[in-house]
Amino acid sequence: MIIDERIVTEAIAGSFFEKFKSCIDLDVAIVGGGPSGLTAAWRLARAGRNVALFERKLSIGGGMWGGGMTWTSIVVQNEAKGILEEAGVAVSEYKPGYYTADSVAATAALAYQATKAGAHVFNCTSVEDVVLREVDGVRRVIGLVVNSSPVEIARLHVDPLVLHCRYAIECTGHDTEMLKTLVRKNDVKLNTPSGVIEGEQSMWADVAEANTVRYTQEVFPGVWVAGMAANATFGSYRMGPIFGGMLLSGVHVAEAIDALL
Ligand code: 48F
Repeated sequence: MIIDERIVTEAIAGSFFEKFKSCIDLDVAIVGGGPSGLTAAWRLARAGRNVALFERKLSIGGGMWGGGMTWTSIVVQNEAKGILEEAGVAVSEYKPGYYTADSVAATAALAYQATKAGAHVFNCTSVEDVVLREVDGVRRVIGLVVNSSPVEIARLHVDPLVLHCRYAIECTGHDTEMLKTLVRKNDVKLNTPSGVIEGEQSMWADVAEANTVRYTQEVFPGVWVAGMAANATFGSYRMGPIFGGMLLSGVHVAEAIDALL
């Protein structure tokens, strides 16, 4: 076979832009490709929803690749073990109720399951703003403003593109970046005790793990928070390299939004 470079170029441009065009009107847009975002993408796509995930970095996976302190092992508790197993990851019991898994295998498996189920993943794509509208007298996020990460990193003056979605999920982790932008640029009140982002507290794994699921909520019309962003939004604690709460939060947000759609 003689390889024609023009066909390679045309194939990439054609298939990418078909993928991008199919995401202009999404059921769900996920911001951040860590474990909570990937799990949510997997479950929503599996439920037949048109879902896209936007990740600033070239690699999806967020804080999961590195395990604890770059030691590539993660821990999950009893309640979340089944999610990893369903994704095809080998887990082994370390002590009753505590399971370990290879962090690279776990991250790769979640990414594989999400894309295999039909989630559209856009890595190297930063969410720089939201689209806010009044719908039936209520202000609501109805879309995302996205740009190429190299444009953002190089601080080039290039305008972004806009996608609409019925729900957006804030999965940007500790930084709650998308929610910070929503609050900073608009006079809005969140569904938190203070009406703003409460901010994350120091380490308390036990409480934080339960709160990750408990605070996986719609925090503003059209915007759900999941994963570490849920903890930071509602003023809960960090938990370190135990990842069950992230996976359970991803499943929970997917089920809740799927029920609303
Ligand atoms: O931080 P991250 O892994 O979020 P998570 O799913 O999981 C948290 C755990 O990794 C860990 C933990 C568990 O015990 O505490 O921290 O809640 O992934 C967040 C992803 O969001 C991306 C960022 O690069 C990271 O991969 N991100 C952040 N801001 C943006 C973004 C943005 N504006 N646009 C696109 N991606």
